[in-house]
Amino acid sequence: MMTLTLHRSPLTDIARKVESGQRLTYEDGVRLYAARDIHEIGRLANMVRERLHGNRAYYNINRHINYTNYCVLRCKFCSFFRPYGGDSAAARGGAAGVRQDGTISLPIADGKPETDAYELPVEKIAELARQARDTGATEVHIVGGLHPRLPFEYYLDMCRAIRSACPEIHVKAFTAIEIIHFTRIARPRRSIRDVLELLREAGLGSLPGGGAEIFDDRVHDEAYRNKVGEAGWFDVHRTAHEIGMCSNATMLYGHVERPEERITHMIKLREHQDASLATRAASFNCFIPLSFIPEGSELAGLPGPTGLTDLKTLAISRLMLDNIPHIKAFWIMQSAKLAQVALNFGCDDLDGTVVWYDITKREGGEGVRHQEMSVERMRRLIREAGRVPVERDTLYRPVVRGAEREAAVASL
Ligand code: V47
Repeated sequence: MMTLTLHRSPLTDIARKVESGQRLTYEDGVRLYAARDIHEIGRLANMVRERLHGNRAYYNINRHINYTNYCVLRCKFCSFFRPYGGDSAAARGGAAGVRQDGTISLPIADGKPETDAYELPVEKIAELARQARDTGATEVHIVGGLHPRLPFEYYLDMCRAIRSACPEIHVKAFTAIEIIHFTRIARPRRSIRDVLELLREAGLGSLPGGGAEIFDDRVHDEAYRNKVGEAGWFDVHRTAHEIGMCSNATMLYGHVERPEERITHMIKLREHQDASLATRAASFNCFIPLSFIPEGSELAGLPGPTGLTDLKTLAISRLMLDNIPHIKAFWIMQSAKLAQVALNFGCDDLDGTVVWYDITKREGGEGVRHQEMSVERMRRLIREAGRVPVERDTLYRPVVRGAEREAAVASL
């Protein structure tokens, strides 16, 4: 008699849940990470992605602006921050040299070599936003280090200056960590709600998702001990959602965390999103898994995530976060090539043209801030992946362009 060995996929029960739209559990998420069948994980994530977005893949024309790399925190994963050593030339309005790319070089008074620390005056930021608008951008994405000296007024002035220079551009700015910093430096001290409302009055449109890292005390203590923890991060996003301000969420993976901790991170975001959708005026638009880039950080000895960990993480994010509409493969972090592949592994968004990016540098190597993706290349990547490119604004409304390339949001 012939015996038949059935090679039952260890993911069969999870596949059934995904096919019938059931929510995955913590155990399911951990099993997905442990599974070797990347094709099956990708197939399932793709199914969810196509259910939500069909064949569309989104991108936007934007510009990332980092206003300072001075930071009072010294997170081990970060190669961006520079310790604050002296007087702030830009805050004093003093004579600092403005480099071609808009950053300011600060000469050190006692003859030591120039530092690559910088801070941008508000006028420079408004000028960069105006340039971005003139090249078709619909969004500026602005974040920076926690500067020890700049007053809260600087951030309000920044938003006002952009609004007056180009009122049509959406200002997506300040991670939850910066917002908490502003509550502490404002005089008089302000609540999170007050800070968000004042910034919104000044022109802030929404919050990016940065600063979340991994919601876990062990990982927090090991890699970013001085940073506001998960309670503060969630307080900011809860308050933003309560006042009707949309936001994004991120996860920094591939350093000292374990797969189980990534799944817990996703489930905490999923629970927050359930509450926002049920009881608050706004919610998360997008989840962005950020692939750790070790170079130049205190954790440079770590290998960083492999391509398979990147793909798995993006796909598992799609599967676990059933209530967050968009999953972004940020091409700066995962590389343009892998982000393209990810469009068939659960992702529906690549972020944007970016132009200058200072927080991490991969394409172009260490020290190269100019990291730009042309619209033509973006559309080609998307088309070649078998998807239909859709330009979106920050809130994922399709952008329609006239002959002169001016942007209008399509009426929904
Ligand atoms: O908060 C810092 C991370 C974040 C490294 O909301 C690093 O649409 C990898 O949040 N390797 C900033 N990552 C970027 C960010 C973001 C990016 C794109 C879109 C959106 C959005 C948000 O980058 C930081 C931190 O978590 N980061 N250092 C590093 N070495």
